Amino acid sequence: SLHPLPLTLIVAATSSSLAIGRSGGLPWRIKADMAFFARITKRVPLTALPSTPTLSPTPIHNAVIMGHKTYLSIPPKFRPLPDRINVVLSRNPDSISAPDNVLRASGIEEAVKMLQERGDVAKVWVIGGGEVYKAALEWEGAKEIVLTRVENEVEGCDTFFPVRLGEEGEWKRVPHEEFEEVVEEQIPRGVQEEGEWKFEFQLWRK
Ligand code: FOL
Repeated sequence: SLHPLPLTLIVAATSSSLAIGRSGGLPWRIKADMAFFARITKRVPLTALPSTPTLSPTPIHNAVIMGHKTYLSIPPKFRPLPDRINVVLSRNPDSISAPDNVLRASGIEEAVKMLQERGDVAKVWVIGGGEVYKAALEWEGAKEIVLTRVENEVEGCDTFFPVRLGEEGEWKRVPHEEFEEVVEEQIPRGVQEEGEWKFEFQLWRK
């Protein structure tokens, strides 16, 4: 199509240190957040669906772009992530061991170009980890961040989200109503609790 594909980042990070990972995995297991992640990254916006019914409709899917380490961190039974076009980044894409339906690219730009050329891609999600978030943020085209802000302190984390979201800076928090319009679903408002975990779903925009 003529429009460039915008990128949306999705991340769960602690509020104090922006920790996102520990020892090659997530620092927590928050079921409600993982369910939110799966739902949101799968949902194809109504505006991406064909306005005219066709005899042989092209299946439209969202895409998820991730680094090689993030791909390997997904439990084998869940990867490639179902119902989404999976793109795995590596400086040496040939070294990625994954099924044939996984797309490989050497960077964000190449990944977006590949997806652009397919013509069956609705929304493009950048799902991490630290290095891929950094590359996506440096590249023009990352305009939104869907953040699960985890309020707990977590020890021993070794991977961090590369941008501070707060009062000052180029990223502004989007009101809850507009967040729900953007993702086309109802989102619980305010701090949620699941066992020891306290977290809030937020949308930020540049
Ligand atoms: N964003 C948010 N909000 N939370 C996350 O946990 C998260 N994780 C990643 C990227 N963005 C995130 C990267 N890590 C799976 C596992 C790890 C992962 C991303 C996804 C995964 O297995 N997802 C399955 C659902 C599994 C389940 O229901 O337990 C999927 O189908 O999406």
